[in-house]
Parts: sequence; C-alpha cells; structure tokens
Amino acid sequence: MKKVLSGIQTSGRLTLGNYIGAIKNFVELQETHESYYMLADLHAITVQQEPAALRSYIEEVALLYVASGLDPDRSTIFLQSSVPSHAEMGWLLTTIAYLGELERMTQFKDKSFGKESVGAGLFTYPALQAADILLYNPDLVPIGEDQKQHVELTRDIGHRFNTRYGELFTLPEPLIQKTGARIMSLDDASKKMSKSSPTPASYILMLDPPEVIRKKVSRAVTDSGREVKYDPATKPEISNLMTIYTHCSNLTFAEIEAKYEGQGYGNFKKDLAEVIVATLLPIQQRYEELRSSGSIYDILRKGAKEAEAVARPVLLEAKKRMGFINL
Ligand code: ATP
Ligand code: LTN
Repeated sequence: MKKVLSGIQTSGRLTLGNYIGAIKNFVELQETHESYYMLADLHAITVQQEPAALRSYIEEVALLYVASGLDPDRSTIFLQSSVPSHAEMGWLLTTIAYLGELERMTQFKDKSFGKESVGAGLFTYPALQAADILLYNPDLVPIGEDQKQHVELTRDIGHRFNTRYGELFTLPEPLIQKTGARIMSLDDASKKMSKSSPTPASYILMLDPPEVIRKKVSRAVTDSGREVKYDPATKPEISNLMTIYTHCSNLTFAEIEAKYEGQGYGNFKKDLAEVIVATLLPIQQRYEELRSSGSIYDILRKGAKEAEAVARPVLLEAKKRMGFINL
C-alpha cells in the first residue's frame, strides 16, 4: 500500500480553499493509501499567535478533519507538537538546508514582505516541513499549488541527506489536482483564498452559516460580461467560481456552461451558493456532534502514539547516520 502524508497549519479558521485544495483529497486518499494527516501547529507559530486563538484553531482543524470524513481507524490524525520527533528532525534538517534555497521560497517572500521584523522560524519553516514529511517516507504529499515548492525542497533536502549519509529517505512526489489546487479570493481573483486574509469577504469559511455563504457569494466579484464560461485567462473571476461549483457538485465545466447559457450571472451565483451550502452543511452538523461528544482528544492521543511509533525509529536512524550517539 502506498503512503501519503499531509498537513494544514493551525494558523486560522479553515476556508473552502483548504477543503477543496486539501481536505477533500485527504478523505479520498485514505481509502487507498496508508495515510498520515497532521495538524501543523508548530508551523502555525511562525507568525505570532495569541495563545487562546491558537488553541481554538487547533480544536477547529481537528474537528473539521474528522467531520469532513477523515476516519481515525483508517488515517493517523495527529498534532505535530505532540510528536517530538518532528521538532528534533526539523533541527537536523535546518542544518542541511541552504540559506539560498530558503530565500527562494515564495511563501517566505510573501509572508515577510513589508514586515519590519520577521521571526526566524518563518524562514526555516520549510526545513521543519521536510522533517514532517521525510520521517514517514511517504510516496505522495497531497497539497494545493502553493505548497509545491516546499515539497520540491523536501526532495532536495532528502536527496542531500541520502548522498551524505547513505540512502534513508524516500523522495516523495507532490500530488496536486488539475483544478481546485488554487481557489482564488472572492474579492480579488489574483490572490489565493487564504485563512489569514484580513478581509472576511475574500473567503468562505468551512463553518460559515448558510446565510453568510449566500451573502458572500452574491457579493463575489465578477467581470463585466454576462457569459458563464470557463476561461481563466480572460475570465478569472467566473472561472474561479466555476471551479468552486464543479468541486461542490458533480457537474463538469461544460455542463455548468450549458446549464447557464444565455442567463447571465444571477442564477449561476444563486445556485453556486446552494451547492456550497449543501457541501458544507453536513460537515457543520457532524462538527457540532463531534464537538459535543468530546472524543476529539482521544482521537488525537491515539494518532500521536501511532505517529511517534513510525517517526521515532526514522529519527534515531538519521541521528546514528549523522554520528550522534543513541544512549
Ligand atoms: P495561511 O494563509 O495561514 O498560509 P492557507 O489558508 O493558505 O493559510 P495552509 O495551511 O497554508 O492554508 O494550507 C493548507 C493546505 O490547503 C495546503 O495544502 C494548501 O495548499 C491548501 N490550500 C490553502 N489555500 C488554498 C486555496 N485557496 N486553494 C486550494 N488549496 C489551498
Ligand atoms: N506548510 C503546509 C503545512 C504543512 C505540510 C507539512 C503540508 C506542514 N507540514 C507536511 C504537507 C506536508 C501548508 O499548508 N502551509
């Protein structure tokens, strides 16, 4: 059975972009792969987090993983901070990554742009991500488009380690879907829909109530034309909304175009809001049930044990190869 590993930072409340670009695929992959899904809480603190907010984001992501269909009997679901091998391996790989490669990471450039002072962890972030991945030797890392560069760097770091110290790590492939890997903001189709955006109108949260979803969709920016047509180059806003539509229904782009031919954007947007609500509402209901059952901490404790059992021997072997003494 092939192995997959992925994670989401607990740096905010999850958006429809996180669902379409990541979680939905995690749920499908657990059927056919040995699966490890992490909550990257150590990554979340690379931008300053208020402790009470961090705690609530961690709980929300954990509950949403399971409410979306991740099954703790099929997948190992765990907090990065509860498996100490990650931080330890992260340090080892920080010494293997080059400054120049970290400087080229577009996420670092974007997140540090214009800031007066930036934490050093934001810069070394990809070495910790490489540790998260290489500790499990996965074949595939399912991610959205923006994370491709980090998985490529993981391969470079893993390859460098293997060359210096002997073959240890599998070099994983990023798994990026053809559409939906980069859902754009509702108010600006040149920007990725992001949970850390300061503008709530730019995103739909997985836990937004139906009336909020309807309002946000009705206000989403569209071009001045009338035609519902998939053409990202000339109609980026409508194409983005169509991408959301296709992932929340089983209609293809051609079927959506045919359905709204000659109708303008009004009906299309109204129906789009309803397919989003129909996708998210059952998840929101399971979220509430799960939250009141209080079982999420048991799930995370079980996941931490399973994850550490896989990660620890790999960490110890890496340390041995590097010349450390395991007592
Ligand atoms: P932040 O703004 O805090 O960086 P984010 O919303 O961009 O957060 P991440 O935690 O960086 O989310 O991403 C988690 C996963 O969701 C990654 O695989 C990422 O590629 C995917 N993802 C995030 N935003 C989108 C999006 N707009 N479209 C598709 N996939 C996305
Ligand atoms: N950087 C990722 C989150 C992340 C991750 C990982 C993804 C941390 N460790 C390992 C895949 C594999 C992000 O989505 N921002």
